[in-house]
Amino acid sequence: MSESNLAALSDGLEGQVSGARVIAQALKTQDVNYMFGIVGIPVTEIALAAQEVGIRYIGMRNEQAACYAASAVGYLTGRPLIVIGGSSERSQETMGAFQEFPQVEACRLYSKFSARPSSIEAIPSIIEKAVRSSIYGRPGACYVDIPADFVSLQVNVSSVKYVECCMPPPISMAETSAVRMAASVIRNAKQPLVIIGKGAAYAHAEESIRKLVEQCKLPFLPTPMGKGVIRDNHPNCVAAARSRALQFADVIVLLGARLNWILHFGLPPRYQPDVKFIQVDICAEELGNNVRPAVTLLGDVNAVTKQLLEQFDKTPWQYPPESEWWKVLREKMKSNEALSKELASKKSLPMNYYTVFYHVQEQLPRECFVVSEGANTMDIGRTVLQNYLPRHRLDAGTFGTMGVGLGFAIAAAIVAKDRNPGQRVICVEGDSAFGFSGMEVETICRYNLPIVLLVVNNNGIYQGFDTDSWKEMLKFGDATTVAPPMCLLPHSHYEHVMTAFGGKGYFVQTPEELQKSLRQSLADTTNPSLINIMIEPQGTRKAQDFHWLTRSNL
Ligand SMILES: Cc1ncc(C[n+]2csc(CCOP(=O)(O)OP(=O)(O)O)c2C)c(N)n1
Ligand SMILES: [Mg+2]
Repeated sequence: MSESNLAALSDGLEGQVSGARVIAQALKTQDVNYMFGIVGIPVTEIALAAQEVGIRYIGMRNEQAACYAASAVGYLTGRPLIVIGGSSERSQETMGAFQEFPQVEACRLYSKFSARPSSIEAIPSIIEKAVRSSIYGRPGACYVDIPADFVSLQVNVSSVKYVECCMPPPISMAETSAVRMAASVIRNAKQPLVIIGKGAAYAHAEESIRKLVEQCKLPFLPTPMGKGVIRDNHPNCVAAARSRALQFADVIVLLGARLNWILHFGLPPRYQPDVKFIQVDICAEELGNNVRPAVTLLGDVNAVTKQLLEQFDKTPWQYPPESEWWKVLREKMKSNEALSKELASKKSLPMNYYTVFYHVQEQLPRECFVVSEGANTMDIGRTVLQNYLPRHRLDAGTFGTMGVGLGFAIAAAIVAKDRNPGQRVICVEGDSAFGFSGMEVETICRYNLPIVLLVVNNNGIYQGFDTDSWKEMLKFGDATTVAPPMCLLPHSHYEHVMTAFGGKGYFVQTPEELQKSLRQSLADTTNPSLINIMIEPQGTRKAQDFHWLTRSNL
């Protein structure tokens, strides 16, 4: 430890406190319990001060992965991402200081609040505002800029006033008349559907939504991050007939789900042109995006669902379980499930996606976090891997950013360690996706997080070449002139990345090898493992009703 670090720790002169310590104490006062950064300079003093006040510090291999991890902790704990960025010293501003950049202005575009405290004494109130802004309304990241000279600068202890922890977000409820109208639209629906989004998961609305769905006997489907709010194997879940449900529903209740590309913007031909949307959202600006909703319910998803339940308690109603709509949905689910099962039962080698995921699903502990990223790996995995608990699936979501997986898995493992020791984290990665943050395997090993990493390896993005084709191709010229831009080096041994740092590595090519390695990895509660699963390099997704479901989203 350098002398300057020691000085920051001991706070130098008696009665004085360093900027680093003020930052740490202010965060702790706002109930921030996890800090992610990198290992090494220049955050050392702040990280040490954070550890001193009882904040866990997790040093990652780069800031990007640290941000992904912190945002996942935010989703799991309700304390969204606060980014603390170091900037150049105040006295050198505009002079071309090392790494000088207009950070506060740059971050304004990407965050709900972006500010630089004007003095050490101003830090606590800026941090309180950042935390409060991040959790009030629609949650989102906030940025606090810290000039380099603030970190070790000392001020009188008595001059710093810590601001009390901000209050939990106020709960907002929808207008009563709108709630009544929504209930009436639902009662008159011929082909209703409930869509559960990430907003419902974030609002902890699982109990009230389950009651609504069960009491009114409504079919529902989750968005990718809404999975698990109600368990995937619930009899009312029609996820296996997703396209059919969206296409023919006449009334759709959106619970914290946006009509963005994931829901095909709510437009025909994926929906009926006259479908009635009942939009429940915490964000007023979201209401009316892309469609004109029949009813808008502005408020906390949990509170608003309870308001709807009150209506159905007053005048009980249920959607007839023997309706034609239920029959259509059930039949479609059956045929889709049969198709996936058929693909999964194929004995040919290399394995296909479905075979891999069916074997994973068989051994997946019910109470585990499932993290996933990739293209086909994530999309097909989502349909086969079941979630039974809310906020237990973390995937690349709306942005589809590759590289989030390992950070998300680390976040889930750290939170699980504190909240529910023994709970497992399974991280399902495409081989390309894994490459984006692969060095975080070292972080996993350093903190001894028993994450089970699966790399679904098709030698590329959507598809790749087998070893022979790759060699054959190289006869035609240098790789830079002939290699397809979707292909990665075939037959890569990603499991060695794990063994390099002391974890367990498996290279599997058959269902039996996969089953065995999964059993061993899941039985091992102390060591992380990586199972490198070789699959068909040209394997694709089963045919979809709409061709653009398989169209590239690259
Ligand atoms: C940061 C970032 N860069 C690039 C992309 C484009 N992209 C989408 S999916 C994907 C990788 C998919 O390949 P893989 O993870 O191997 O999954 P597969 O479909 O092969 O199973 C890429 C690079 C992205 N989404 N995010
Ligand atoms: Mg791939």
